[in-house]
Amino acid sequence: MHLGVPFSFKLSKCNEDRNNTHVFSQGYSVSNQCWEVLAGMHEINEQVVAELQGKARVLRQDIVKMLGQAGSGHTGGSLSAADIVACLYFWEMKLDTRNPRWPDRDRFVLSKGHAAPLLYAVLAEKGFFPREDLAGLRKFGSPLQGHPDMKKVPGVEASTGSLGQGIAWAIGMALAGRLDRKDYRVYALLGDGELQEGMVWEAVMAGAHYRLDNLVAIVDFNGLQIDGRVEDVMSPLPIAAKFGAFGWQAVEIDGHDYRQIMGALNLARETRGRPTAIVARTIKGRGISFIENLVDWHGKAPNPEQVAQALAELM
Ligand SMILES: Cc1ncc(C[n+]2csc(CCOP(=O)(O)OP(=O)(O)O)c2C)c(N)n1
Ligand SMILES: [Mg+2]
Repeated sequence: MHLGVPFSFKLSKCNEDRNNTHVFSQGYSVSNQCWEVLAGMHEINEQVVAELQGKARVLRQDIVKMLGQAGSGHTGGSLSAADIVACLYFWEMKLDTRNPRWPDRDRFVLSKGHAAPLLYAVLAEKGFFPREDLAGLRKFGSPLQGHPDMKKVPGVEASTGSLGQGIAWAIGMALAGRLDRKDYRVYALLGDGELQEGMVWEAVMAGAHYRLDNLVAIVDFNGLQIDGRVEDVMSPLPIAAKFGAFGWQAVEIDGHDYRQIMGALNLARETRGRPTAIVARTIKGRGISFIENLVDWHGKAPNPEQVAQALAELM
């Protein structure tokens, strides 16, 4: 629900406070105070935040259980984006679980397709398929493959896993929405290592060229990829400045701070004429002490003892 105060007023009010600035976007900076104002634009209060945090906890628990049962899969990058995905699915996006292909639905593309456990967890929690099905992750005959298959799993918008393709797909969806005169919005979640794919930047260029203000790219900026720190392997930094140079509105946030996530989604929704990139600083493996920020946990599943310990931490 919007509060009815003109958006331009809010931004200019925010910009008066240039101290304590921690976020940069093209042309202006956003202060801590500004997040409070942006957050106020679309009903955010402590109760909503607490509910979303509860949802993210359930997602993390399901991710750990699923991966433990499967014995393989991507743990770190599923956990790092749980708060973002909880905000998208339980606060931001309009969906109809009884009609997954509803033409007016918002679209979410998991461009970092290896984080499939996170997508499956949220789709089950949302009610697209029974929670019991989560136990089938990566098992023979189960629709829940190691990377998402849109033909097999209700609610999956794009079959992803080959890094770089998802954002290009999302550009096409956003363009199609405009051609069809629909008001749906498209959200793509990318990894920071994924930004090393050349295809990403062709897509980003197209997003600005076609002024796709119905498109949001969220980068899970956890600093790690499959085999090391992104900065060591091939640095995509500074990420927000790169999106800005391509013509996007770009903001950098703390990807575990709900008011910042929701504030950035509000900002994107109110912006006309260009797509928005939300560069979300996160901790890979977030929520589980012995998994956090360790590259080893990119593609490793917890053993039964580790599952028990992780679930105890997530209580
Ligand atoms: C085109 C392509 N090349 C390589 C891979 C193998 N791969 C899977 S995950 C990954 C690292 C991705 O790192 P990042 O995007 O930072 O993901 P996150 O940290 O969020 O898990 C790589 C190289 C792939 N899936 N697709
Ligand atoms: Mg990463």
